[in-house]
Amino acid sequence: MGPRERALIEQAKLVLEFNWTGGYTKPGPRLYPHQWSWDSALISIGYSHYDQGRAESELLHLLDARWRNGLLPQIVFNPSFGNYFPGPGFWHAQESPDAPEGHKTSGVVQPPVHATAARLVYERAPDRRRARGFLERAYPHLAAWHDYLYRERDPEGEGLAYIRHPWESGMDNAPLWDAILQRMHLREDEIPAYRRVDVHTVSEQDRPTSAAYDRFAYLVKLFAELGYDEAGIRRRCPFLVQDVLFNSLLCRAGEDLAELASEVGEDPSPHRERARRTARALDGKLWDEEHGTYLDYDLVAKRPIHVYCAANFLPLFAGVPDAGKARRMVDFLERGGFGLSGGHIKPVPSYDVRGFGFSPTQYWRGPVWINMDWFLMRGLRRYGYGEQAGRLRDAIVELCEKSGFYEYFDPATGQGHGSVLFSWSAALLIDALL
Ligand code: 9WN
Repeated sequence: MGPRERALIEQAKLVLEFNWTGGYTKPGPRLYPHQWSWDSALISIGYSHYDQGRAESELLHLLDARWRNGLLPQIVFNPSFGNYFPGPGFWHAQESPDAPEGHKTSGVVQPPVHATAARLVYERAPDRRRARGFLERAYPHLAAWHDYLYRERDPEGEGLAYIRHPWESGMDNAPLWDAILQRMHLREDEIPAYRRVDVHTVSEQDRPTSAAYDRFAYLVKLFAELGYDEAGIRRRCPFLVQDVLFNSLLCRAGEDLAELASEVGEDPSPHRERARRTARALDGKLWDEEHGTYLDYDLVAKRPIHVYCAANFLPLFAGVPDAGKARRMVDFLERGGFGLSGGHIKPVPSYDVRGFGFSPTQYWRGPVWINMDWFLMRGLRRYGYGEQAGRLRDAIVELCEKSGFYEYFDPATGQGHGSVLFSWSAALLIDALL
């Protein structure tokens, strides 16, 4: 590693240091003051290279706020900060009998990458014997979290967990959700009163529209009215999706959880069997033979969602496709709209640049996100596409070096957008370089 890379790693560590609160790391200094679920998992992967204590604390702080039914919340609120919408008063999550004591949280989840992160944190520990204490604390939470997803989010036992809010995908305003949000025709009196904070912190153009936020808020109100009863939500919620990214991460995390189970002397086979079931379901129900990638499935309209995002290629990260399917996926990524073969755009935009409604700056509708590149980089490497994986690694390095550790980047110019000093950009840069 040269001095350039070493300097970049030092800068990335400073970003994490800046966002460290003493208990967890803020995703971004102003826009995201609380603890976010999948951010913390990715951040712990960065720490795992140089600060075992932080890596463990990051995950345990989140896992401690797990609900009694196993739900691992998207946000753990920090009572010292009020500047985020929606705050605990809007969620009413603590009114659920399943809510944890002593923590204020939201009432939705985020993609389950935690067991994968915990495995990396454990396996990279300089002192494995000491790290066993961490694992013994983390494992029961992780197992309960996966049990929750298979029990509550997969009532038909298909092997695919559903998400019930765009926030649960981690890709809030992705074009994937357009048709469903469009279908939600809200009367004036159905839209709850709310005041956004995000648009006063970063450029309004880079954030989801108010039409999207009306629907995000409506869904939260619905969950609160139903007291977070999952059976009731399942009957009434207009947004129920079997998402490729969510289930790919669940599948991969299931394999990782099985390894952790063996480490702590528990039976790994139930985790392994569920992960295989998820892999088969992804491959059976969500594979799109015509286009050569995977598609989300809308459980309300009972049809696949024909929208092609970077996230649709995440089964590579989980080792789901066979070699033939993987080849077709790589072809798709190289064909132009995702820029993997080089050319005029930075790989890979979160949405096909030729897709309908693409925007180079608007959040999940086109910009490059470091976590997507990181998942795909690892997935491609797994299938032997070293050269393509190298291009993604170079993109991660170049974007962070030239523009700074932004939340997302314009694929045409590389310019950074959204939050500055964004933690997972820093954490995954560290992982990509070390
Ligand atoms: C809502 C924290 C989170 C990420 C998500 C990203 C964004 C929140 C928001 O920020 O979502 O969860 O307020 O926009 O979409 O992936 O976890 O970084």
